[in-house]
Amino acid sequence: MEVRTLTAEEARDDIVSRDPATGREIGRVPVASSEEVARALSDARTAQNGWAKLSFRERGRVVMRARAIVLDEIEEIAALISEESGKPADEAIAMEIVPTLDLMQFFARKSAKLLKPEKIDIGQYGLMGRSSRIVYKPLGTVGIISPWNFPWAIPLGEVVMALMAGNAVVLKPSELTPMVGVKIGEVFKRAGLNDDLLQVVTGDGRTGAALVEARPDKIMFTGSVATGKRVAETAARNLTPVVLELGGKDPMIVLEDADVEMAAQAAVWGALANAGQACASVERCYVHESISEKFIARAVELVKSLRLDVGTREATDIGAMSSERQLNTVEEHIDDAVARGARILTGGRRNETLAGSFYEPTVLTDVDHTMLVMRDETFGPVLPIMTFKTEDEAIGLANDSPFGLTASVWTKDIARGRRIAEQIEAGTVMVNEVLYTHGIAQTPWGGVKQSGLGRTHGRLGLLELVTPQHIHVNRFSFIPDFWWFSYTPRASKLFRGFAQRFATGNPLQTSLLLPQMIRRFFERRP
Ligand code: TXE
Repeated sequence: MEVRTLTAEEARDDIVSRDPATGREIGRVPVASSEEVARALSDARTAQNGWAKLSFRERGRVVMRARAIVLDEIEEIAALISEESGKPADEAIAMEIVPTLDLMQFFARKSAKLLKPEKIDIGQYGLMGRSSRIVYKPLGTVGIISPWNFPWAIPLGEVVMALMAGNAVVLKPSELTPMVGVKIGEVFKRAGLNDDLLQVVTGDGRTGAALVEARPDKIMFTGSVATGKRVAETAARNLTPVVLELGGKDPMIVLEDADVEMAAQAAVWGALANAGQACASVERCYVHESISEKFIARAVELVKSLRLDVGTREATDIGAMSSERQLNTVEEHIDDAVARGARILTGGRRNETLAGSFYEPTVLTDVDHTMLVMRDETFGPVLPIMTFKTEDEAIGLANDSPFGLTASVWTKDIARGRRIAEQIEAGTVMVNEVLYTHGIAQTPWGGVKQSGLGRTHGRLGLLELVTPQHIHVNRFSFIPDFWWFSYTPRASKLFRGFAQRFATGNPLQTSLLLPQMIRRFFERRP
């Protein structure tokens, strides 16, 4: 088996984190070697034993102290997120910090209830004095590998949930936003969490790979499909379970009875917030032909009014893209679309007046599914709009994608919206909303198809971070089980009776076996 290790020699050079809007250096972090990652994990494992013994209330207290620090330093944290990722500081507050403050109080207060031991209905076995419960136990150590697009909200949410479930965490933040990752570690340390329980190992993909190789008890990965598959392959060799939150190409369907003004505003925000670098961004917009003219005109008007600028400046709507590489992908998609006949109504080029990685917010029409911009993840400030004639056609177009993260349907008829939602292949479908449900920590987050495996957030997300243990009790232990040895002729007959009657699940049927059961009970055993 191939075992890749990242030696200290190979990990020699620090990562320099830069502001994509200005190129200014924000900080430097080391690249953790395989050995350092393995040590972090082993320390985490040792510390976890004590942490798991604490009550939910005690763990929650630490999380609430961390929450108070975040609230206290909200402006400083927002500025750091903005400088390291390019997004407007206001957007960092609205889309990253507010949701995590809510997530922190929710899981600090509710994890005990969400993970309460559960009694299972075991049918007629219950009549035989048996009972079953599920208790939820921590996994041990959780490795979190996170991306740059929501450098605060994605890892922090997972850290809080993993800790509340009683685990220790090793976090590997993206190499594009390591300082935000380091800040998360610092906040918990100041909140009184033992250093070993949350360790932030900085580095690039090699450090991420080293974390997977080090065999944590679970990997929570968010990033590209290609890397996610690589992570899953490596994890499979050790049977390490993974949750994969991968890309999206999320469709928005605007039906003829939608509120055009609201739908246009939502499409513009859903496609362009965070400069379009969200896995749940509106990446494909399908509008009914009867309202398309009005919708497109309004969307273009709104996009033209947006202010593109450095994220820390006041009133900036759209900041720099996180990296030059991401901007190149957008350019490639736009060039391909235009070459195949798409029309640019606004934007469609990089901004030359601002020095950093800025791309003009863009609206495209005359697009179709042969174009990269309708097939692959663009992950940029682009709203491509296509028209449709019938509801079935819109559903077909929405489902014509290898991805299935979120989707939205716009209509004044809620029942119709729900009916269509259920026909769309996606982990989340919103009716008259876009993009934002990652911010509702109470709801599950995750996709189908190439968008990933498993769920984060909500009870389903918390259940990913524990192992269910089934505890079965027999209170009638003075009676030998009918199915134990020996297999006498009487037993043989009773087993056949069980097949015919007990296995129907009907107690009346089972009661017909009582005489046989009594005889079996008094049968002499060797
Ligand atoms: O992601 P990567 P990148 C999509 C988006 C974007 C593309 C590429 O389309 O254009 O992915 O982004 C770590 N083993 N999304 O290259 O490489 C890496 O260090 C273990 C969608 O930045 O997947 C980082 O911490 N880890 C997405 C994390 O994986 C490895 C968010 C993500 O990096 C590794 C981000 C390896 N072999 C990008 N190689 C979303 N779903 O929101 C890298 N990493």
